[in-house]
Amino acid sequence: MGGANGKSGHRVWRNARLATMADGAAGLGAVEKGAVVARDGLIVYAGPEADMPSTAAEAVDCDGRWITPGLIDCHTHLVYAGNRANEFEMRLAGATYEEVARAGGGIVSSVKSLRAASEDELVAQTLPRLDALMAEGITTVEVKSGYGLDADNEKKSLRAARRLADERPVTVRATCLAAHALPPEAKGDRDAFIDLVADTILPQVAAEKLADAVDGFCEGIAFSPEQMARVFDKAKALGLPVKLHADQLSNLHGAALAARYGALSADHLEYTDEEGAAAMAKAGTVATILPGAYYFIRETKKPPVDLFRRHGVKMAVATDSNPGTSPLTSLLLTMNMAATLFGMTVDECLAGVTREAARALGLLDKTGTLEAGKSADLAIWDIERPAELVYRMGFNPLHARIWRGQ
Ligand code: DI6
Ligand code: FE
Repeated sequence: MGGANGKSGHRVWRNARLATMADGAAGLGAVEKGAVVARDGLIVYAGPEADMPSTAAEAVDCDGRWITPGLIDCHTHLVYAGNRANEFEMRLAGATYEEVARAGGGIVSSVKSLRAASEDELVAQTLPRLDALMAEGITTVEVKSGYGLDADNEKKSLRAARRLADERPVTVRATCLAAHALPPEAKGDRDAFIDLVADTILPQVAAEKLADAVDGFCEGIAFSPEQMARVFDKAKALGLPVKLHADQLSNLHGAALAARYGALSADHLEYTDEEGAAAMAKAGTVATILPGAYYFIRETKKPPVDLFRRHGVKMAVATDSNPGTSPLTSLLLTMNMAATLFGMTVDECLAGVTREAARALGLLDKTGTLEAGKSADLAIWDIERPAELVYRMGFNPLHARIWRGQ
């Protein structure tokens, strides 16, 4: 698209159809003959072209293309080294994800690879995955640690995550997931490792401002609700919001635990029950739906999307991009999976990768919808109707990606 960098930092996109995704608007908050005006990287107007304020800037003619908010992938483990294609082959031969993990594979094998990699190598290995996401219009991505599992390697992962934002025009939110798995040196002592997370890793991460949130894996193969509560107590004391991998492989009532701590989101949720859904609704905790992991580990229990609807729980949709259970770097394909596998509607899928994903990151005041005052993060699409973004598999109709007005 042409320059149209106006005087006084204005940019204008006109002759577009907008899916504003504004909270409270019906459906996609669509505007047929729409325009977006940005100034100094912020949206100053998004609405009917007829009512747009006049500026000195030359407008970009969008030829009737659709503009959505820039997409947001609100749950990824993008920073890792190597891959686990070997375990994929084991599982194809019949092993389950939990069997692979108990046999010393799984998360711990990614820990070995990450510890052996330098920060520079981690950044270099992660950039192609980030580029794949950005090629589909992602303007904000959350990136978790969780393959370091000691203070130095968790911090190395989080620094690598932060550095992605220096390398590419994208917003990165870093999340400390030190309570992800038990490292080999813990010799099976889960409580002692949780002490290390709460007393050493989180305080250092907070002191160096390396994370925007704290996450954990509450599961039989990982940590108990009591252990996660210790981590959350410390996160709260350090002023960091929390999120949780909850009820992915069994129902340990992780969703209710997350809600009790006012978590931004609880994620996965295949085994969440009605009590969990009700608690999330009450706390305003977003349900992050991760169909890539469900698909890849051939889970059969679906997240209770209908319960979330009935209780008014907001739903985000994310890739969970990681080497073990979701080697997925397409948020468009993820939307297709959420619709096809879980029966989410087109409107729910699109809200899930924009407005609700922003909410799940605590960023709804800054991005996720086309509304005045928010960052001018836009995706412009060569499509006739928004359903095409959910319907296709393996096709990318992105025409342009705008981050902070550029
Ligand atoms: N749940 C998942 O699906 C990923 N982490 C988690 O807590 C798996 C990460 C991995 O297998 O590497
Ligand atoms: Fe995850």
